Amino acid sequence: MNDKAVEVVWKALDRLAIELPSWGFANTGTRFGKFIQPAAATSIEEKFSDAAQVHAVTGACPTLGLHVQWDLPNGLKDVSEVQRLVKKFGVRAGSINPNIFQNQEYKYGSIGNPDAAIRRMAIDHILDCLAIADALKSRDISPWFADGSNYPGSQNIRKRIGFFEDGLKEIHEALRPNQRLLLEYKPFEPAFYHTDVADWGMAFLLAKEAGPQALVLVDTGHHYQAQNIEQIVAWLLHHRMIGGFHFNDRRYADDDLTLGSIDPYQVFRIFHEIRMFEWENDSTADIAYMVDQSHNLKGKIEAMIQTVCTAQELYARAALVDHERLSKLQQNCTLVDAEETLRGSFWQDTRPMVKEWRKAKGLPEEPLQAFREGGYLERITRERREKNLGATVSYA
Ligand SMILES: [Mn+2]
Repeated sequence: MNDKAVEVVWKALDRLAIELPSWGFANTGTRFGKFIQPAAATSIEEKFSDAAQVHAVTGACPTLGLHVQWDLPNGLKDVSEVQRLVKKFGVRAGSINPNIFQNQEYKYGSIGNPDAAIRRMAIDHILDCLAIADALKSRDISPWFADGSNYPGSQNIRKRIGFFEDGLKEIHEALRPNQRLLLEYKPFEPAFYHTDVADWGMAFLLAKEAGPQALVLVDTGHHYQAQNIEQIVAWLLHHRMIGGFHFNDRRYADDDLTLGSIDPYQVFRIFHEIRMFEWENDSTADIAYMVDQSHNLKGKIEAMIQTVCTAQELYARAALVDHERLSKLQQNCTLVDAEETLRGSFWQDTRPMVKEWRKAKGLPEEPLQAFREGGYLERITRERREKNLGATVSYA
């Protein structure tokens, strides 16, 4: 590998910050049940503590995404506790995720609900989240709407579009000047007939209608089989409408699998679209890279370390693409050479370069091994076992 390639990769890695999800450290499961892990985090303090472990061995995860209902159950009153944890563990509060899907009131939807009082409740909750984000100096508020219906004819789809437009406009008006509203889409689940924000086009139109600080969030697992995700990313880049990612992988649906575990080439192609855009525009795309995975079977902290390392390795490969050469080959429709230029970078083993970068930053060359040797997992397994064994596991 020549010096220029090393420089490019190191610069890319310097810039790649990846946010961890607080819910990824707690016991979660499928809708059929949970397999309880004795080391899972049982409190917001333990989530911060676990996230700090991942950051310590990767150097790439300075923020922790928070779910308001789970992490700040008393809303603004819990801000001071989060601020204490930020200080204690050296990990900042990241994106603020409203919870507009868990309360019984949301059975027929949140801001798309036909009942005005429930729409009000959902909007007010998101307005509270804006205040929480402001107090925690978090920039991004990223709601995911589970709204939809299960039976044809049971809801007025167009009316619900109007409810969404009105609600999001009101929320947008309350955004602080530095804040961004990131709209996430998902085709199905929990709704199985229609989902109000089902794809990037719907999220895009709603964001446009809401205002300039509203952007689209791409959760890599929220797509149908065979969908071309990098093309969606290219469209969003073209319109300056991409705000962030939720990283995970999928085989069938929203499987929450480890990023790149099923299709690493897909992740590489997404990164490539972003890098190519940045090269053409000589600027950095302002994108929040976040993990959205909660592992039912893998050790939670190990899974996060593995995910971050995978993202770094694939991002480094995308950084190696010779954009100037590729651009010329694309212009001349030199198809095989263009494809080989892209593929050639994908097949580079960037792990030695990433290791060198870590060494230069004073980080462990093998983050997973460093974590295992640190003794942290053994300690929290002892400390938390009792609390976790009492957790609810049943489906019905
Ligand atoms: Mn997500």
